[in-house]
Amino acid sequence: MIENAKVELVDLEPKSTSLLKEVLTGLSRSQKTLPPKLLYDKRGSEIFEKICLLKEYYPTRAESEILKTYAGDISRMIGPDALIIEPGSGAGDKIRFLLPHLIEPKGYVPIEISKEILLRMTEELHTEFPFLNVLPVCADFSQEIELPLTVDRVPGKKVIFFPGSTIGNFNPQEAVVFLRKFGRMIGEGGGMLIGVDLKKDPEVFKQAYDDPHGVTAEFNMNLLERLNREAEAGFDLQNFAHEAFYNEKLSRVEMHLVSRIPQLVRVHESVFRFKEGESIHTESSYKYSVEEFSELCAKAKFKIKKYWKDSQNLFCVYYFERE
Ligand code: AVJ
Repeated sequence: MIENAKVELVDLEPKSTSLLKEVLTGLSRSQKTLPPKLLYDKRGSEIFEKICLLKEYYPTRAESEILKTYAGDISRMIGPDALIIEPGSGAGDKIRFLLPHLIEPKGYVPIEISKEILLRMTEELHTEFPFLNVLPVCADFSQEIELPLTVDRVPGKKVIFFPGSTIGNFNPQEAVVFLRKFGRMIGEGGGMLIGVDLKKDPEVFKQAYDDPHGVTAEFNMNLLERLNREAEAGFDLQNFAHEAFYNEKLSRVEMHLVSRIPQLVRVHESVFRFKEGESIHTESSYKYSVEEFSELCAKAKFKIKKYWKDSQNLFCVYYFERE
């Protein structure tokens, strides 16, 4: 299946920035941090998929509801002859809601770091949508943001599809920088369809990010197991606890790994000291009102055209165009 020669994949060989270097830098800060992307190794991605099925984790269901309900309207806003580009496409679950409704799309460009996942979903799309032009690109979209020429030269309006509130992982300043890169990628007149989580009662966040089944805890703790394997670290998982809470002042959910005791932990040739209760900040998930997110995008020269919410007003999908 994976060896199928029909699929012409553009491989941009994601450069492997040293995991160890990133870990040592993060753990040396006064507030110890680890980059959230490290949560998504093979095991982490599997656990994240389990999170998406939890009834407490509303974003996936709410966004799917929006895409399903408004696929026709969204497709009309995007218009005909669009080239849809999805950074971090994964298994491509969400684009499937739109594909049957898009008006004569020029093509679909999934950008995904895992070649295995990318090839599998490309094959599936060929079967499900035989007339769709799929142009897979294997790249780390967080680093490599330039489109390969074979994709860039496809005529038609370029439209970024960025669901899942992934933009919430960046702080607002970083998000603007990142959105500007999207802007350069699609050019003037290009579009962006983006899913972003809304502000709401913090108790709902608590349930979603500290679920009673312990799946999110497993997701967070998996990071330590990964470091033990890949960074010669000696974390004793018994001595750390998952914590998630809404930081009202910064409008973000924070995930931490909290040291249960005073301890020293070795990572490769370094040793890090933890006080009891001291944490490693592993992820932030920023939340925006419609007004706040529209303003943020305006700083990246995106003009809001329309937005759609789910029936419970939990989540929002926006369509922007570049001025
Ligand atoms: C994939 C970053 C959008 O922030 O909701 C879910 C990750 N972390 N539960 C989110 C996540 C804990 C998720 N994002």
